Amino acid sequence: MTHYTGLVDRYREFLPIGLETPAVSLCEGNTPLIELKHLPAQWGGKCRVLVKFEGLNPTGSFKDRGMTVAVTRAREEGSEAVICASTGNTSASAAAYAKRAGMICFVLIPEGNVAMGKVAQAIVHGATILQIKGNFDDGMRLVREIAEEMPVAIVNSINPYRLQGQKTAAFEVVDELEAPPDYHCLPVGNAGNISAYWLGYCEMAGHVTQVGEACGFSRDQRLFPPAIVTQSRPVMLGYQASGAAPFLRGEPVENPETKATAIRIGNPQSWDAAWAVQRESRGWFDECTDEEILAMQSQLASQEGIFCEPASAISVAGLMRDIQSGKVKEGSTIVCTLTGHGLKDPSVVGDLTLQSVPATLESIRNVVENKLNADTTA
Ligand code: AN7
Repeated sequence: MTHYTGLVDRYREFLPIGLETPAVSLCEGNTPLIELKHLPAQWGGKCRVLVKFEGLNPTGSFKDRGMTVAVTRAREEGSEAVICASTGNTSASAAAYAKRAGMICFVLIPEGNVAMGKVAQAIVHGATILQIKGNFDDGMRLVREIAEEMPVAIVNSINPYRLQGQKTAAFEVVDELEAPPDYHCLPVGNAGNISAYWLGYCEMAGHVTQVGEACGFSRDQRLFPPAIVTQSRPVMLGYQASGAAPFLRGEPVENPETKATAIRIGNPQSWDAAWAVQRESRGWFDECTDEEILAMQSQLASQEGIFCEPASAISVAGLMRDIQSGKVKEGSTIVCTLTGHGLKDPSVVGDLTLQSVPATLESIRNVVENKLNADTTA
């Protein structure tokens, strides 16, 4: 077995990175595809549902896939600093990869609406944090403006190298399933990730997609080893939080609100690309309420043993509804991307105070006995 050194090295021939360019990597990618064992049966229908657990990337989200390519490229170009606006995960990832590359990192985050774990990451990785009295969309506008004046490389997903890195997740899915799934479900904020997956699926199938042009590269027809060449492509399903659902409203949302702060975005940066994904894949967008999102996050944790963040759980919450309503066909194979780790935001679990018991065998025995009895009589 050879040492895995990250996705730039693994997929370099399919990425716009020079053959000699050293990768700025934390061994991201290569994440597991975990089959759900309990939930799908409860939804009726007979679908096979697998989750691509991107929370197991080095900084705990899918952003690392894009960041390794964007930062590798920024360093190759001689940039000394990177900048991003973020609902949290991009800032955590940018901070880590910038330091890995020996670069300066600036992050703009919306005051009061970023999960604590993500803020902690930006701090420990030594980013210069600008907490703004505004939302993500305000931050994004400011980042675009400052990058016009100052020598800072934007590492938001408007940087086309980000989507190039993120498309590798689709390569991994097809590689593992030996075929694309019938459907692929994702949370949608800026819609960069759903566009990147589609780009990846199209490249593997040898199809041209408008997303490729929207991303600034026309590398749509790459030659893959025969083992992973495929003709078909999945139907792409994108879900948004009801309070932050511009794709459902058909226009930007002025004051987006959701407890899934990662996708608290009203003015998606990949607007045209995402509609191209919807058209080309014959997919759809739908919305879920915060209650549906948090309920699914809890079910994934308590029944499947998988702890993802709220924004990630929306991919499964939306799928459940679409299976139950029959929109997703019986017997389908579906992949849902769980974009980030639940540990980023333990506050959503609610009350974290615990009761103590005396450190005696008797008190432990009592609890164990009661619990075992309750469970067998239930
Ligand atoms: C866990 O970090 O936009 O549709 O600034 O953190 O590609 O935007 C995060 C987005 C889904 C949405 N799930 O992905 C940021 C940021 C999680 C996320 C999304 C995000 P896109």
